[in-house]
Amino acid sequence: MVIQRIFSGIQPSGVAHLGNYLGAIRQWVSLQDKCESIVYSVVDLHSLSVPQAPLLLKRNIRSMTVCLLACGVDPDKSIIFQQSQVPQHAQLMWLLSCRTPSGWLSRMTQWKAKGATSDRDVVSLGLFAYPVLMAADVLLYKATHVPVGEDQLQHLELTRDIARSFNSTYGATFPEPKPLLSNHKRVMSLRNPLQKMSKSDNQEMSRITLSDTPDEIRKKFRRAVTDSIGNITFDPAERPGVSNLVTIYSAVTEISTEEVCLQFEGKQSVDLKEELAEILVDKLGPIRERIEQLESDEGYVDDVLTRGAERARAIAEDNISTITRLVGLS
Ligand code: AQP
Repeated sequence: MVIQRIFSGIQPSGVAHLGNYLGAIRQWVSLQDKCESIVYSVVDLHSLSVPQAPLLLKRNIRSMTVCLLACGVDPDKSIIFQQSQVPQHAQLMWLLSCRTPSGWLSRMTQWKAKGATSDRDVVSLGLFAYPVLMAADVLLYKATHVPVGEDQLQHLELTRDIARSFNSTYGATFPEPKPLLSNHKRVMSLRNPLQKMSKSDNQEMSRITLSDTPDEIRKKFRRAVTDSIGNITFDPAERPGVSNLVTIYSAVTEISTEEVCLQFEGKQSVDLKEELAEILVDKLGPIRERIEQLESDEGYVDDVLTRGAERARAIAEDNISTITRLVGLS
């Protein structure tokens, strides 16, 4: 498989958590050895699709950048930048929006689950239209591959549809980007295992963040919701809490869920929680230390973002000038 260019983004809607790490960031790091042109963005414009407090958003943009660097995203191998610092994302989104039938967007399952059922006088146009911004993010860099979780596959399919439609009108302009699926399942909330672990969940105990201390990690696993059945099995429909812990164990140790259950035969969920907490204390310890170092080095993080935006802008300006010429604006 030839991977020419990768694009992916993460929203600065809070501190990165274990789900972000296992479902995305870990793969971002390993992809750096497989592709020479990688563009990773802290997608602040996406996070504005739901209300954000300005000062907190500003802080979260920095802290998400710090988390990525601490996990091993390397600014010498990848372009790391803040989305809004490259205005061509919003420009291309408008151009693509004008060609995207609204019916395509209303069929998105995430819209149907989150937006379509909400009060239309409250829910924003941005929340409805953000898959077009996602398409613009990817197509602006002519990315050939996009690392995505299963939940984003439909949006990538929409990106491909938008690219195909543009190419059929104006000639071959965009590659149709392919997904690079992370092989790990969704990590669910530790308080409600029917919901995914999320940065914006207002219950701190629902997620393990990458900056949690060892005591916080132990406490959160101790309080993780399971059930009263005494053994360890993997059955997400009937036993979502225990199965979520098995999923996390499997993802962190890179053994199958069946092997995890065998390893814990005859043991209780309290044993699984304790062992999992210790594994994560060891795994996340070096990341937390690196976060602390980077947080005290503001100049370095600023330099990474400035240099990343310059490099991203150079590609974006070049591509947008072709696109505006094709559509007749210049
Ligand atoms: N719980 C999860 N399990 C596995 N992967 C996850 N991702 C997010 N949550 C989980 C993956 O992380 C990447 C970046 O996600 P994002 O921040 O851009 O958006 P999100 O999916 O909306 O993440 P959150 O944490 O739930 O944020 P909020 O609360 O703001 O909505 C994606 O690849 C995603 O699949």
